[in-house]
Amino acid sequence: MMKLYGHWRSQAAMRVRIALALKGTAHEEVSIDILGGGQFDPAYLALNPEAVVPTLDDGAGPPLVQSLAILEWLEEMHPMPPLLPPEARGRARVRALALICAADAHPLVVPSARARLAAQFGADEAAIVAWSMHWMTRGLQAVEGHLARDAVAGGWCHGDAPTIADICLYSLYAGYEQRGGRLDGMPNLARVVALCEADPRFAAAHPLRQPGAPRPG
Ligand SMILES: N[C@@H](CCC(=O)N[C@@H](CS)C(=O)NCC(=O)O)C(=O)O
Repeated sequence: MMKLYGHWRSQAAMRVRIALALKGTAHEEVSIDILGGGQFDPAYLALNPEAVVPTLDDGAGPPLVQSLAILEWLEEMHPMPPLLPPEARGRARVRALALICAADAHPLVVPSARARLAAQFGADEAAIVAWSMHWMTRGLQAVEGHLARDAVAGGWCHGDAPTIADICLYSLYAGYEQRGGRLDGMPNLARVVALCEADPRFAAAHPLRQPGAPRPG
């Protein structure tokens, strides 16, 4: 069975978790303590020299890394149900929305970036949270702008079925929501997020539903 190395709070691991569920591919998850330095353990570095999660090991070759590369690999290995639209312009649009979330916003809020703010600039926790909220809000507002601009039928980001764009949007939203972010003034995102939350394959991948996550109350 495939092994997904992740962490309950990781947006990037969440993306792979959702894609595996959408593709109906069984896996077991191994938690790497990225908040306590577990990503630097030599045994994990041998799997992922970048010291980040996710890593997906299917036992058939070198472990797979980088969530978007893993999503594209899954799409090629298991084409049904498709996570990309059939036409080239649609695929470009879906990949662009995904990149706004996963390549532009998310890297600015990962643990190593936050730790650097404290170490190099003396930022305290409140400043680091404000920094993270700034970049996540900016990413979400950009996606909202695209969804408002483009007349695409269907309730998801691109049509009437989930794509890689919805996966990346929901993972960025999960980080934003955990720090108290709300979707006021972003009605298109609110619609997509409601669809994600009503879909058990998305909902089960939510950070707060993973082992090790803090329990409410
Ligand atoms: N672009 C990478 C990002 C990977 C990444 O930064 N993962 C974070 C968790 S979401 C991590 O493991 N960070 C460890 C650290 O910052 O030290 C991907 O999409 O897979």
